[in-house]
Amino acid sequence: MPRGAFIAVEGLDRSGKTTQVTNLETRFQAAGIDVKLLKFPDRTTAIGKMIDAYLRSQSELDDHAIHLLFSANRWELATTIERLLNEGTIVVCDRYAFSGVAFSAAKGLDLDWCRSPDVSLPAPDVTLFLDISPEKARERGGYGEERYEKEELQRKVRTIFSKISGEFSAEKWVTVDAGRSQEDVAADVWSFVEGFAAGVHSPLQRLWT
Ligand code: 2DT
Repeated sequence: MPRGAFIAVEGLDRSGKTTQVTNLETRFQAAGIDVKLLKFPDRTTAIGKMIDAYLRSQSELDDHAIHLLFSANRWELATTIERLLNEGTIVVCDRYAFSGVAFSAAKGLDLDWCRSPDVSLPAPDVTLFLDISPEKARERGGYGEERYEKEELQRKVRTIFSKISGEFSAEKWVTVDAGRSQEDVAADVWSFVEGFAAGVHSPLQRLWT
């Protein structure tokens, strides 16, 4: 039996990421396929609650410390992800380790240091990056109130995502122009992932290897 596919969706603020991820879940379900939607950070765990307080500026943490918490939050779910995939369930992640690297490196941490705590986490079979220019994002009503929702940081994050994308093949990393209508973006997103509905025959890979 093939395993389920591991699909990560990354994106900038205001890229419509959450809408697209939910839409993907609905489409797989409608096709009769088992799918599990995960979101990082998962703010419900003990570590997730610390991350949530930090993002809401209710606590202060050293940049390295919060980076490690984001990574630990993924490790908390790593065995669950593997189990689901082995059971044939498609796992769709709203943000994953690439957000971890992009945001921390945008704050000034060393890119290679940022990767290290995520080494050997399950690697997505494909990552869809929903790209939007800061100008378009601003047209959509500006940013929210959380710590990272600032235009200058978002610009830096976008540059680092673009650097990361250069390390992957075109099948593993797909950049989607998310500055278009929800429907157009959804059609593109589906065209890139529908082939995964039948499952994956190759073994699960590990991050940054
Ligand atoms: P949401 O707005 O999607 O809840 O994200 N972030 C996320 C990091 O800095 N490191 C990480 O590893 C992850 C997964 C991106 C909350 C913010 O947390 C940032 C935005």
